[in-house]
Amino acid sequence: MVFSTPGTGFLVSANGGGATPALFGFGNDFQAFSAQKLFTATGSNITDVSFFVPGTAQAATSTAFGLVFVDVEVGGLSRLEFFDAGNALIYSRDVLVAGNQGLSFLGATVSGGTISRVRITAGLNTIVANGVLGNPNDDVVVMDDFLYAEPLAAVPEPSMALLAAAGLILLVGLAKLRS
Ligand SMILES: [Ca+2]
Ligand SMILES: [Ca+2]
Repeated sequence: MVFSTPGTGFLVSANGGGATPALFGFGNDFQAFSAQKLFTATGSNITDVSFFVPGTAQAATSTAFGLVFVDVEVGGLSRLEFFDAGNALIYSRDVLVAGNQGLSFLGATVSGGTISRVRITAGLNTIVANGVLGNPNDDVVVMDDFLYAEPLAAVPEPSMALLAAAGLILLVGLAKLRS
């Protein structure tokens, strides 16, 4: 799995004992689903995920992908978009709101098709650097655990119509709110 972003790069949170603050310096907003690390693009709310045959540069496809979003407070801003090998959008879904410090899982599997790329939109705000938001107002959202089916070598797509049958299997919203 290879991550890319139109932003400036990525950050992984670390524990507070080092030079890098835990939770990107936003301890009142984020929590880790599986301690201790979180993941975010920097300078962008977009992360693109592409699949390759493990250990090679050969393009691959998967049949399932999902992740845990952290701190989704506004609906309609965070979503997953699934694309096939022809770069056609085969499925899109917004992430459920789970409130401040909440955890939201969104994932999907396809049957009769394959996933070549997933575009993750995490909130509307951006993290520029640890402790620094792109602006003070919009919803900032980061990511924790990624789950995906084993990538297999890409094969020529039979037809777009077949892939359009892709369907959502799993959609679970988890809300763990702290008072
Ligand atoms: Ca928050
Ligand atoms: Ca937020």
